[in-house]
Amino acid sequence: MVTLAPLRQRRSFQQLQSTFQEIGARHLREFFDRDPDRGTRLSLEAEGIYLDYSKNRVDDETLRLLLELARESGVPERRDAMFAGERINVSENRAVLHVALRMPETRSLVVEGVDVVAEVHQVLRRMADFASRVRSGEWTGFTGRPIKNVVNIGIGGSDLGPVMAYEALRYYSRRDMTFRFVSNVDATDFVEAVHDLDATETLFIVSSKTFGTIETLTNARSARAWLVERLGEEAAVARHFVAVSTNEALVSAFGIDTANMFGFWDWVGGRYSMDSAIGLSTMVAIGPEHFYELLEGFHAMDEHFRFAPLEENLPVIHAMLALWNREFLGCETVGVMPYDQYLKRLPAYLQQLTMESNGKHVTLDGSRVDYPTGPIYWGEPGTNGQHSFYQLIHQGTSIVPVDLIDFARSLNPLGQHHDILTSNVFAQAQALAFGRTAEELRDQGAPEHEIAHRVMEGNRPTNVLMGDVLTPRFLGSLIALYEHSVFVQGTVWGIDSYDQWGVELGKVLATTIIGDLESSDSDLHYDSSTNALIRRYRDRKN
Ligand code: G6Q
Repeated sequence: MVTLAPLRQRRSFQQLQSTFQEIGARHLREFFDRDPDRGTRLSLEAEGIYLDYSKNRVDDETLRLLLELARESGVPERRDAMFAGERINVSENRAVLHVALRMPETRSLVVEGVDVVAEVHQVLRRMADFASRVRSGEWTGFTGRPIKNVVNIGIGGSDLGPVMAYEALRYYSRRDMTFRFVSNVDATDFVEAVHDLDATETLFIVSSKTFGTIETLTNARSARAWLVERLGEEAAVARHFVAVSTNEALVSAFGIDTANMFGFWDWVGGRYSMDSAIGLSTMVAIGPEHFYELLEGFHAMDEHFRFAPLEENLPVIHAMLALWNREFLGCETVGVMPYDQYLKRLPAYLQQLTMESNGKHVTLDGSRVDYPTGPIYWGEPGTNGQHSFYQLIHQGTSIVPVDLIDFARSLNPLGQHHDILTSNVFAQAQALAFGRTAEELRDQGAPEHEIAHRVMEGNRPTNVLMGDVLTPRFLGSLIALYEHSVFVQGTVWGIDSYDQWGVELGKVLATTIIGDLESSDSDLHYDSSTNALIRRYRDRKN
């Protein structure tokens, strides 16, 4: 691996620093006044995604230096290493090959002697066969009734992708079937998910890469008890439970026949797994054909990322602007606002993708960074957010760059709805960039005592990402865009975007306390606060 100079010592970073004094003080109004074609010039289109990035606080020289920084940081080399199956996840010593999950069958990618593409397609074929049998009613439950309800049990990467994709592609889904997603170990999640379901028609997909996650196993055990209680026999489990995992031994120990297990590999990170067998619920919902279209969309963006010059490379441009906002404008959070109701779970999905990947404080060699890394991501579907927290984005003291996602056509055209929706996207981007001055307010006759309160400073960066219409293919390309943008940012920061030691910590911390909650007489040796909380819980739990 090439050793990189620390970020702040890279030449292009220092050049960016020296231009920042002038650029950082310039208002977006001025950027647009100086360059009347900026709105079309600073835009890009790839794989059905049009990105208008003109409302970012950069000029041509900034962009040139940002791309230089990507080069100097080894982005092209590291990208190629990822595609070649090198172990770029250094802290876990693993390859990172989610891109192989969507390579067409005609391709081959041999990693350490194994053609991973062939393996991927073997699993895809089994998934397609199973999904088709469930959808056609050929696969029946224990009493011979067809499956009407599918409940995915998983958490984190084994939940957020499936639930986001199901909601996003609901338009393409089987409307005579019910899909539910159980993740939280709070029993309410499971109880509410199944309270109106008929066990004879319900299939549980237990999704867990490790098959050792306490939340998922607890929910899966409760699901099994719920089913057996209703169907009267343990033997019913075989017709109502399938597993998605990398761990055959634990799947089998749980009591699921490995003939009903769909596998994947340790080179697929949880948050990069929605297009692996973890997408089984998605495939049952939308059907194999649409699932293959989703994969095509992912793959098309992979190819664009791999081969397009950096100047025209959507994920690279998206990433380097995000980096500029974080490192130079000091933005601590990023808003993701999809103006499409079907994408309502996209912000939650992207929160994991971005923050679990780039929320790190050491570089690949373990040294502490002396610069900020991954920002906080959050969001809500538009226009709902506009009636609440957009206040802070417009007039607060923090600058929040926002990705606004919009479509030219609605899947549910109805009266004026879509024009109203889209007019809000454009108007928000405009208001955030250009604001509203005191003079403009006076010209409009605003009373003097209101002026200070109503002024909007503007100069807030936004990206507008526009598609024609939300399809499985578009969704694949959009997610791949964010995956690669995260990767590019992580590469420049020099961090391992593919480990998650902070999340692993949560998995072990709670297990040591469980025993002390269950027995009322053990001595407590935690800090005084934890001891007091445990005592209070013990006193009141019954
Ligand atoms: C993803 C994370 C994490 C993981 C869950 C579930 O990148 O590592 O969200 O997906 O903890 O893990 P299992 O799939 O192993 O149950």
